[in-house]
Amino acid sequence: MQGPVFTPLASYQELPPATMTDRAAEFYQFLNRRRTVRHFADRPVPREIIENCIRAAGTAPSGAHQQPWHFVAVADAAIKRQIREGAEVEEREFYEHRAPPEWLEALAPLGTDAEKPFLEVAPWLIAVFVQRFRFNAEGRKVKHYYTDESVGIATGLLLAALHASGLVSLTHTPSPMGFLNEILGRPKATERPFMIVVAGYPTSDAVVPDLSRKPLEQIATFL
Ligand code: IYR
Repeated sequence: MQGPVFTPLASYQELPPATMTDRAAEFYQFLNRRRTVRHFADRPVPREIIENCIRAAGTAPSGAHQQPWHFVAVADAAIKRQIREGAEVEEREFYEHRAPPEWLEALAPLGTDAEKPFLEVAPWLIAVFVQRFRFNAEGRKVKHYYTDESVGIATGLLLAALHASGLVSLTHTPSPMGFLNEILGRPKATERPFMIVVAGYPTSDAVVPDLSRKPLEQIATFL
């Protein structure tokens, strides 16, 4: 068992209070401009941008610092086509049979259906996997902790990084997603697909649902 090794907190930068106030307000306004987009242009996006967005995602805190995530960034047209085909099989089943009326009702304002052309059109699909376990150097299967929480935070940071890079994104969760392990060659014994993050430029005529966000009073309680 390895004991703790500590190092000074060299990266922290304290800000003047007025700057803190401005930064918090500006960061909120910046993130509030992010919209989930379903209309992607086929314009390419340099791999270096996606690499740094994934690095940003990998800065997320995680249970016992086990970093239980793996990102597969797909630009290859043939692999994207396979992912679209796999997703649409599940999505047709979902929309035609599996989804209870209540769920379809909740989705109605989004105008979604089983057709997922963006999975082929967008320049990048980032498949996010949760590593529930890993095999250690001795070949023993080791459990990871709080994996969904950790990967959820990492995915949130990924979305923020894509937004900061000037791209739009879509979180896509065909269910079940086991086909992603097969297409992308990820081990089923240790990894479960979490979601697909679609990233790229919006089309010039992209539209989004006319939604509003809950105000602070509805999402927070201060005591
Ligand atoms: N996975 C389906 C359905 C879907 C479910 C939720 I909850 C959404 O917010 C959006 C879609 C699809 O991608 O169409």
